[in-house]
Amino acid sequence: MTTPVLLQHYIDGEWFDGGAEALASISPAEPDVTVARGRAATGDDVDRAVAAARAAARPWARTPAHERGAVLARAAAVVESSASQWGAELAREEGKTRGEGVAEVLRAAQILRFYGGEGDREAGEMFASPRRGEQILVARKPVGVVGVITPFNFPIAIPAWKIAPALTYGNTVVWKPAGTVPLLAMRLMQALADAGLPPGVLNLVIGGRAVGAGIADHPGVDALTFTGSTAVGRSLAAAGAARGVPVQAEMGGKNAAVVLGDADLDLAAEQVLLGAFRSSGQKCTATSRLIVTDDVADEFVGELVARIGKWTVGNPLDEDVHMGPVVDAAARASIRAGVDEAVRQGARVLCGGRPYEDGELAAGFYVPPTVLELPGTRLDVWREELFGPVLAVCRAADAETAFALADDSEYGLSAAVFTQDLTRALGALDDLDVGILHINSESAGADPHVPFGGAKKSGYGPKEQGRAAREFFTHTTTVYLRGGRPIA
Ligand code: UN1
Repeated sequence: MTTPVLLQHYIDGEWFDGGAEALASISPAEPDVTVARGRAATGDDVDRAVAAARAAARPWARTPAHERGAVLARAAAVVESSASQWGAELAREEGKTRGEGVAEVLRAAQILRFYGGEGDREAGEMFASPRRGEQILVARKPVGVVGVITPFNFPIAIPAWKIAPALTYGNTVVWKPAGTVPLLAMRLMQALADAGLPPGVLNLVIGGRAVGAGIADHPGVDALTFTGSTAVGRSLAAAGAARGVPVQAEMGGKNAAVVLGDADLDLAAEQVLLGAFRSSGQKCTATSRLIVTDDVADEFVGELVARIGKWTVGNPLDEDVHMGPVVDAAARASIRAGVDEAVRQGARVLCGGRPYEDGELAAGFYVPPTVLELPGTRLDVWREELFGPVLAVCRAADAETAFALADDSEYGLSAAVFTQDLTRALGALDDLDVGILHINSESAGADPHVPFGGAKKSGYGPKEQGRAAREFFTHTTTVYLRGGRPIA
């Protein structure tokens, strides 16, 4: 058995041990395997991290964007070349399959590379002036010290897509990753340090809610970016508002796939399967509701369940495994409770549903891929995010009803619509209040050069990624620029 990695924090260019509560990441597939172990950061550590980020803020902001980008590009190369090792570590620590782990590490490299080139692409805008002899510049400037709080489910990609734009636009960062995935956080931190990030520009403090709250409430933090639950996102938004600092929060989803009668059903079944169950459904963009029109409902649901039957659930490090465990015992318990409650409220189990009772799957935090057919939309499982491999199915008489059901959610992150009819596909754009709409592809997935984020309860503040990120990570100074000569 491998010895656990020592969990450490990184402030002002130095790794050091924490002094607060004991913290360990364990492998959700084999809970007796400890991946990393140490102590959480203390309140003093948070203070020191913010002070280091403050001290580094001016010099980093004045570093040419080209040089800032070059650090990210060098880090991208390191991350890319480590993909196979870190992908396996990610699978061990978080529970997604090794293939998904490697893909995620490569995605982090792609994000770092993208933002490495983005910083010096444009520094602002220039406008004509209504006055002679004058031009108006709108310069982009960093916001200052950004608090970054990231979840367990993408331990390296989500940190990359917050930290990379923060740094490229000249901000310094205090970062708290989820306590369940410290190893991957330490890997990314080291890659950026090795790439030449000056001390204090990026600081890593690992811990639980106390560390998150310490960052959110700290008077030295100028902006907060968060991905995680709606409840925590909203409390951070309130904390930010109380101090008058901007907050970007990416939160929950209850994303629907709509399968219409004219869809390519094979394609739709493949995509719904991936959308609902890849990463054990632990993505804010995962498909957790399926709406299928009556004309194809029996055929489609039958095909989907048959495909699930061919999936292998098991140790994420093994070859040919499609789905690993969920992240921890608490996640497994809350997903099980949600399924049991749905059954009590009248849902019919089409597959999965029951906990694994023996062997390796009962020992690890596994939840079987579960499909529930609902008698109507009043059930909690239709409305509340379970963040696990559970798909709730409702039937609809026609496309119009199907879209209305899809839009019947307080969340609005993503949706997937399966149809061959362009008019219906475009109709979905009008009918669905979502931040991301997939036509004939699964509800998950995001590219770094286009906006990412949700409507309604799913998002708060400016969106992430692409040029949208610039809105959050910079502010503007409008410069009325005249020469020294008197204007005739
Ligand atoms: C994806 O769909 O590939 O927390 C990314 C999440 C999202 C990221 C989804 N912020 O799951």
